[in-house]
Amino acid sequence: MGMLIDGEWVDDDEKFRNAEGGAFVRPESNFRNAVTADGSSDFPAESGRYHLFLAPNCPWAHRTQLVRRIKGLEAIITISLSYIPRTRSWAYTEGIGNGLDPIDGVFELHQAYQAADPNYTGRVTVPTLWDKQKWTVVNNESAEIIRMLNTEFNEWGDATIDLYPEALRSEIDQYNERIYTTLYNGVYRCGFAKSQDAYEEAYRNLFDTLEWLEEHLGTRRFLCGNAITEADWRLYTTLVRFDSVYYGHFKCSKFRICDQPNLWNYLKDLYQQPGIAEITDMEGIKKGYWGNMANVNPSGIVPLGPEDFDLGEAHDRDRLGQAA
Ligand SMILES: N[C@@H](CCC(=O)N[C@@H](CS)C(=O)NCC(=O)O)C(=O)O
Repeated sequence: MGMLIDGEWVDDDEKFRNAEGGAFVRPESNFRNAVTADGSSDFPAESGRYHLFLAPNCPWAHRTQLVRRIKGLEAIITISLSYIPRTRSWAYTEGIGNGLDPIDGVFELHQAYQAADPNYTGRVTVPTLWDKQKWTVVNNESAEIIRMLNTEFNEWGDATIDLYPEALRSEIDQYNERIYTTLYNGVYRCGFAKSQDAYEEAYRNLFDTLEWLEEHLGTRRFLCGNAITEADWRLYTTLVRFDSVYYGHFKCSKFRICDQPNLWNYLKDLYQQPGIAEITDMEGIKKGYWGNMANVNPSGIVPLGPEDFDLGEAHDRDRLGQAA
């Protein structure tokens, strides 16, 4: 995949990524600053000041794109979506000016990281939240970025929507923890495992969690009841990729989401919420994984299926109550 070491791009980063026993280890995100509405950090919330670097296939980037839309922040925070294949880091046809411009037609995200910190050592990941005023990376951890979008830009966005309400926080945190380890990251632990044992352990934990969710969603419209929270949007980005990508590409093949009645109807319900279908790019998702990950799919061939997968078909979730 490649990463920056002391500010220089290095293609062969294998030794930095895999632990003993062949298990995939996701390194911590490196930039952890906060945008604040009250100006208590170095990054005050402002309209037009911040930019998100994203890629259509990435579930972590997708979270931030969803919250930006749900909170009505599309005119406030600009974005770039990576539509061209990576040769090194995430690649874009356009930069953001001021020296962060395409070189030979391609702008690569590590150019921005080098501008932020010429000695940076670490991965270059989407989503990356960029400050156009201080000309630096604010944060590259999606779980933190979605919280900022949820609360810190209410002066411009829809303040009536709160995806992390006080009363549900401990419940949301519990879902996030279990589902992150075994499912969001679990699919990658299956797909990037370098030993049979590491793969099998990840696979079992992953499907235990999906089976638990299938049961849980039999009595609740959303994870916490009738309110849609950040826990649902985090789950959405993994579920929507599952049948087209993780099932085959990452060998998560015990069952498909569209064969599980509760998970499948829940997924369609979220997909059909206002504005979500337009920012769920199934072609971009398939291409980004199958077509652009030579370590997992050397031929780069993108499958045509699944064909019996229609996120727009009717769901049955109203029987569990009205979405709050
Ligand atoms: N914990 C990070 C993970 C982000 C992440 O791993 N993004 C992937 C794309 S799906 C990436 O950019 N990978 C590039 C790399 O690891 O070098 C977050 O949630 O923001």
